[in-house]
Amino acid sequence: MQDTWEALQQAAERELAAAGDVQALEAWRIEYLGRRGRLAQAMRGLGQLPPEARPAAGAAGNAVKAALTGVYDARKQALAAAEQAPVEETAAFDVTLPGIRPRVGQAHVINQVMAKVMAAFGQLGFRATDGPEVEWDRNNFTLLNLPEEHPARDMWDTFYVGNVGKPGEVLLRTHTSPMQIRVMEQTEPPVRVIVPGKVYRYEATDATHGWMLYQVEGFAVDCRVTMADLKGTLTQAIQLIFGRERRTRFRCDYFPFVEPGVDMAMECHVCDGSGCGVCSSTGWIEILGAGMIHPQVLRNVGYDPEEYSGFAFGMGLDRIAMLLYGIDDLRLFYDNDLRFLRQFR
Ligand code: FA5
Repeated sequence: MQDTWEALQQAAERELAAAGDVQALEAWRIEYLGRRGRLAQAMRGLGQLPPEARPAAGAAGNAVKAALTGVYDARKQALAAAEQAPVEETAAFDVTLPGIRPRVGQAHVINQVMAKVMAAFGQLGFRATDGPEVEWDRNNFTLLNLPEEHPARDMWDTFYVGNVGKPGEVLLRTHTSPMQIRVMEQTEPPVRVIVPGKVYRYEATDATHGWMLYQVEGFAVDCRVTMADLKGTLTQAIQLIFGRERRTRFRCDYFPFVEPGVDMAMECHVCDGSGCGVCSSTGWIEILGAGMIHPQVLRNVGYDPEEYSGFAFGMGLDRIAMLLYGIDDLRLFYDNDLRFLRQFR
């Protein structure tokens, strides 16, 4: 039996060396190592041996099988490498072919505008901070002079997320103004702070209104801060952001947490002030609400309104981005269409 195994192994190795490609190699595998191959047949022949001779013959057969499997694997690898080698060796590097452009990310357009706004207020001496989007009712409303049942709460209806209908309700903030409370409760005047962030409203969406929007809150409190400081600061900041040409306008407005209150609008960039669908035919787009911080709000945070006064404003960043880039619908900012977003590199 030993001779049979040796003859089989020699024949197999000779034929394997002659197998010059993958197909020939596969034919060899079936011929020798396949389930009906020559090795398997020889193994089945062991049954005809006397019982005492079978173990040694079986072990010899297994050794041949292991040896042939090893040389088969080695040959397979060598053939695969040989098939690839000519490509690698002969392929010349063509420097005129276009390269593969790496995918480079970029800041979202709203973040870019935020950076611009922050830089402008940074130049004017404002320190930046941020705060939570999930807020207590007390900070979003009550301490801002909007006690429960105040009708102006309707303007800022929102999504309630905790203690609904009970004291200490938790909600998605409707504006960045609660940061006035948080900062002033923790800081002695003078304060000059700017706070960017997301806010949420229960609101029907259109070209200039989203249910989620970005605002930048700003406020300054010190001795003898006046309305002139408010107008001067905001006018200067808007000129830093937009340049000197764009026309702006202040009008009286009502916010329970300021007295007096104003809003600031910019000439509509779509119709240049003549009136269109984007500006609701007014020629102006409101960009922020502002005013002198109400004495009651100062008292609520422990400041003496006889000693200190301050101004505050809340700017809509989405509207600023629309005006900066001539966009006629702010919903485009959040559709996540890369063809739109890539324009703002
Ligand atoms: C407020 O949110 C006040 N907290 C602003 C304020 C702060 C007033 C400090 C006084 C002192 P208002 O709801 O008007 O106000 O929003 C402020 C700005 O956010 C608007 O001028 C507008 O630019 C933007 N804005 C308001 N609602 C939306 C909306 N649904 N979608 C996009 N932008 C909006």
